[in-house]
Amino acid sequence: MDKSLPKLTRDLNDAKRDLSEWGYCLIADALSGGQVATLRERLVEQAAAEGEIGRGAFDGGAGTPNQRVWNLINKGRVFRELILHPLVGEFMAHLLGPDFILSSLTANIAGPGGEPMLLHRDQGYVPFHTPEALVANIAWMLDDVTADNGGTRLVPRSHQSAQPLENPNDLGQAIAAEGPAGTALVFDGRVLHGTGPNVSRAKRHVLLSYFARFFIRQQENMFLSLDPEVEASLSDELKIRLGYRVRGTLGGVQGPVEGKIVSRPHHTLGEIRAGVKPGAGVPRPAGESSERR
Ligand SMILES: O=C(O)CCC(=O)C(=O)O
Repeated sequence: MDKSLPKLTRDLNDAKRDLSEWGYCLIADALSGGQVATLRERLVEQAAAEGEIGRGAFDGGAGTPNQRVWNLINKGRVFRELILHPLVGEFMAHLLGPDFILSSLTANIAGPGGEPMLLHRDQGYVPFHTPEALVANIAWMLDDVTADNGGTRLVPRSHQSAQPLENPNDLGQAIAAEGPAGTALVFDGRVLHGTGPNVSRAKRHVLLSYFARFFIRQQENMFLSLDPEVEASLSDELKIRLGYRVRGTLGGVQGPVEGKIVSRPHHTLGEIRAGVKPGAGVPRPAGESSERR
């Protein structure tokens, strides 16, 4: 294995150099011990409860030992705060431009016996190579992560082309991202990666904050899936990160107004006719459907 592969660093310039050369970097002490404990506790509680009520999302091979917890934005203030972490601004703006938005915030808990995920690119839905990343991810380690307990596998330098793998099950060219709890693994959306096999006896808890350039469709449909109470509590800063701000010609409500933070309109403007009061009903010839063609 190449000795110059990225190592854990606190130097953000080194980390950016690693990202550009290898497609990923490892940032030490991105989260304090207190942050790790709070995030982990809330995640463990949520994951257990989702399993208990039959709403858990499990995979990872026979016995489905891995659990994905979706849409963490709804599931605790600690998760929402993570989206405003200084490293998010620093690294996502670096890779995706200043108007990046959250695509999804999830957790992947790799359980003992978990099989490796197929190696894939997060922007694999883009059918050509892009000279820069369109999406990127930060995996926040809430446990000490090793090659044995499911450390994310990455193929160094695979962000430099869109070359598909002959066999996405083959981990031969992949390295395991390892680091103590609190480490952030930042990776370019063009890099091949996947959850590693967990041959240990313990669960590996990792949060995945997945971001995109503002013109890319989000993995989680925020506007339909956010709890209205959570939505009402969001700061403008967070709303911007979640995609509520109009950018250019995109994301408007009844038309785009550059830079506006949008909200659900009190009255949607629908089908109306001059001289007929809204809500009074629109007279139609008998037999004609209420929808205009
Ligand atoms: O669980 C991991 O280590 C990585 C998960 C992953 O590759 C993904 O969600 O696309």
